[in-house]
Amino acid sequence: MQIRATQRLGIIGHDEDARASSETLDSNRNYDAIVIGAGVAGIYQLFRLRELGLRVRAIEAGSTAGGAWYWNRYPGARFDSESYSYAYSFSNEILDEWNWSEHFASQPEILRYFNFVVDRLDLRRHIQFNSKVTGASFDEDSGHWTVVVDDGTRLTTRFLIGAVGPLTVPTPPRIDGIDSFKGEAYHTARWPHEEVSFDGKRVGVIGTGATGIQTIQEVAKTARHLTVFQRTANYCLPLNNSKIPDTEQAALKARYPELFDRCARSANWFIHDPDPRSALDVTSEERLAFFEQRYREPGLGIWQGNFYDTMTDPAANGTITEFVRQKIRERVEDPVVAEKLVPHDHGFGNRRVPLETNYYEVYNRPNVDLVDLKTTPIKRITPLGVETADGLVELDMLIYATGFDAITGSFDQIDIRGLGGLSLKDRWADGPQSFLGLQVAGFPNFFMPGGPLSALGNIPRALEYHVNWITDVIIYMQDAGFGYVDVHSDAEAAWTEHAREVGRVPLSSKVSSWMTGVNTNVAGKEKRVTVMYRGGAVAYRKRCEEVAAGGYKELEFASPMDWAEPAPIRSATL
Ligand code: NA7
Repeated sequence: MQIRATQRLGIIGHDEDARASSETLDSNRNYDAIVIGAGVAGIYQLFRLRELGLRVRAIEAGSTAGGAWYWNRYPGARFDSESYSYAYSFSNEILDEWNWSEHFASQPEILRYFNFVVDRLDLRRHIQFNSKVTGASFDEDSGHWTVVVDDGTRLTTRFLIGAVGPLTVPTPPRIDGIDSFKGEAYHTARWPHEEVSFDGKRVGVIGTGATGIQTIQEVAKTARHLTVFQRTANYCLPLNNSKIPDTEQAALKARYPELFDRCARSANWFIHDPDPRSALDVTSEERLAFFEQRYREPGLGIWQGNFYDTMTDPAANGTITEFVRQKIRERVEDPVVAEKLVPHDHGFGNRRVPLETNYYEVYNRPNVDLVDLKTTPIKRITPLGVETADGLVELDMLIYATGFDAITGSFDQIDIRGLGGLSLKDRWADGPQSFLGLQVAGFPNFFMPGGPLSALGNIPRALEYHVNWITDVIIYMQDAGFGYVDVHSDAEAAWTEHAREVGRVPLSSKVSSWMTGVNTNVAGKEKRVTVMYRGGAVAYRKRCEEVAAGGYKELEFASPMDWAEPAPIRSATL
């Protein structure tokens, strides 16, 4: 992707005009661009737009930057992607200056990283913290968005960027009596900033997705007693994390270009890429040796870097499924408990694979019980604990690791209205529609890095690409003097149809999870729909680049824009 020669991507030497035009947060209510969210995408998008000389502001609900890594501060929270493959790639200065201490960094370090980037890029003064955008409406007369913040402030902006994150809105379970519980209760995505002690306490954890698995392995260490309430067993694999010694930092940094290049060429932006062989074309000895090797390696290689057909062909998938089932049985001493932990309702990798450190060994501890909700469902939550079909489990603390209203949920929270007052939530009532996951027809000058039907995977790699693409469109408009961009509805329909078609190929499309748009705790999200692009990052980028090289024919540009004059404050109609 081309970066405009006059725009500095380096940190040192900001564009002086950009500095001069930036306003203090409390005096300026008219912006060229408002970015909703100062997480992974929002930080970078803010930087790119500020460097274009635009008057920018980010509105962030947290009290500091970091997005998902600000909110998800539960014990055990850490990367499943290699730290250096998750970090921003756009600045050599940041790459040089930041040292990751572990191959898979923990949440406190990750949060420090994102705030280091914000300060290093001098972005903090453009971010309004502790503030939520509640609504945004496009005014067809002025060609501007009016953005409403939860303190009642109204701002206007030419461009609106919904950098709201795919996993932002936590969903507590819909269980009777949930509010009656008298002990401590936390959702993992709203974990307190103060230390939470499990010492001497009877703790219950509901949920065994990637978050629950990380939480459980930590809580088990100090809780008097831990009860895990598992509805669906997952295939969990060793993270195989380790420290990065100081002596290896330089060598690692020298490999950054190669590692980022590897991510760019891989199917899902990871450093792992599928093996070109079929699982069925090798001998059973070769297959087993390959699986063993992947099992011992760090990270998601056994999922993302397996035989190419393990995620699409049921027979190939069956081979790795049986391998992982056997591993679970080997690690759990009690065969009855082991069998509860072995998934039987889906194949390996058809849901998000959690990575763990001694997770299965937790169930060998005397202070840990597993409740299989498939055979022993929860009836209700009472003031004293969780009542299941087998009776009351008394608890001092209840932890909900019950996930998110994923992908579209963070957009649904905001009353976003485009042409003719059309609501984005209504527009997506039967499943999201978009162009490249980045724009929606009828919502001019609105962009969504990481939006529905974009290619995700190793999310920051994807987001960096999305932000670059969006920024290029804005540069194109700046150069041509356009102030309005919408996407042609036929281009949106074609992309949506294509995404739905390729979305039917992976075996995961037949399984309910947040990756197929299902959340049993959110009304209206019971049905599987295509929510992300599953045709692979390489194909995705090819299409994005074709659109740019073709002069953005799929987009409709209009309205000359005076880039120098601020937009007038308009009385909002929300
Ligand atoms: P997930 O992967 O959506 O997991 C949520 C877990 O909570 C999962 O085990 C659910 O069971 C369980 N759950 C949800 N609602 C209930 C109710 N009502 N009763 C019992 N159990 C329930 O969320 P995570 O936070 O773990 O991970 C999300 C992503 O964040 C992850 O993939 C990473 O990319 C980062 P279910 O499987 O639905 O039967």
